Amino acid sequence: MKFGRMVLLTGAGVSAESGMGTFRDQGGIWTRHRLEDVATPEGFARNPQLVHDFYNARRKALKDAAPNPAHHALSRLERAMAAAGNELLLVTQNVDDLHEKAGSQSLLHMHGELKRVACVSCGVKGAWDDDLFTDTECWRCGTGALRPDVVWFGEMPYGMDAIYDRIAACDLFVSIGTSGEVYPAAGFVHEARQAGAHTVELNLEPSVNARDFREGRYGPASQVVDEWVSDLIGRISP
Ligand code: BV8
Repeated sequence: MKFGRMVLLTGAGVSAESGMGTFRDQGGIWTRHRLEDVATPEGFARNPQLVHDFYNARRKALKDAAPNPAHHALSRLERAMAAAGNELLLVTQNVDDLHEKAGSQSLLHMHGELKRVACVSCGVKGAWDDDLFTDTECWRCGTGALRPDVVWFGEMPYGMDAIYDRIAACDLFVSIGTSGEVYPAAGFVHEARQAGAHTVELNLEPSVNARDFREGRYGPASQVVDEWVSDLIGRISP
């Protein structure tokens, strides 16, 4: 099969071997923090500094995190697709910057980014590399109402129209390193099947919606993604 229009979806599993924690595995982030306290608007309203501490620690961990072979393979695939005049969109649920560090450019962070903040008062958004505190002033309106620019539960993910448009037109949809527990991302495979696309899951183990994929390869992303990309690059239609 030759593919000319790809949509890739990544989750925390693609960054696991770079030392970034996953959420629902043993010892995962949601086993150490109550999701309701640190990843909902209600939790932020209840205790904003607890939420800042949660994201400050993860933002700080980014400084030493490096892309692994899976991130580099996806960046290589993007370049090969572009060279053949084909389309690839990488949608990530991750808020780390490892896809960028590996060179991916056709990239959409549907759950936002650790290294961006937003002002609750004036709405301005921008890059942010330091810690946040409840009295950190907004650079535009001067209030202490900055929040991490990440999508919490109950909030609308970013880029949904663009994502659905690209999935509706794709001939290959690949889900990488995600448990398939969080919507709307977990539903993308159904949209892709309706579009007639070939669907592939690359994961450490079958996800909860593994049955929805026509093909599955299982094992650590740094091996499985690297091998799959190498196989695929030979089949990219010019
Ligand atoms: C919305 C914030 C609507 C940033 C995150 C009931 C049914 C359906 C939906 C819902 C429902 N009840 C509530 C909902 C909606 C809710 C939802 O889906 N809840 C779930 C829990 C049931 N979704 C939402 O609220 C979304 N918004 O629906 O809005 C709306 C409509 C109108 C108007 C307004 C709103 C928003 C969801 C986004 C929430 N934010 N993160 C942050 O702090 O990171 S979600 C969080 O989970 C992360 O972003 C993460 O990316 C995401 C998904 O998790 P995974 O990436 O899959 O990580 P996980 O640990 O689960 O799995 C890791 C996988 O990797 C595993 O499979 C593992 O095997 C594998 N792995 C591990 N190691 C490796 C590996 N694979 C390969 N190699 C390895 N080495």
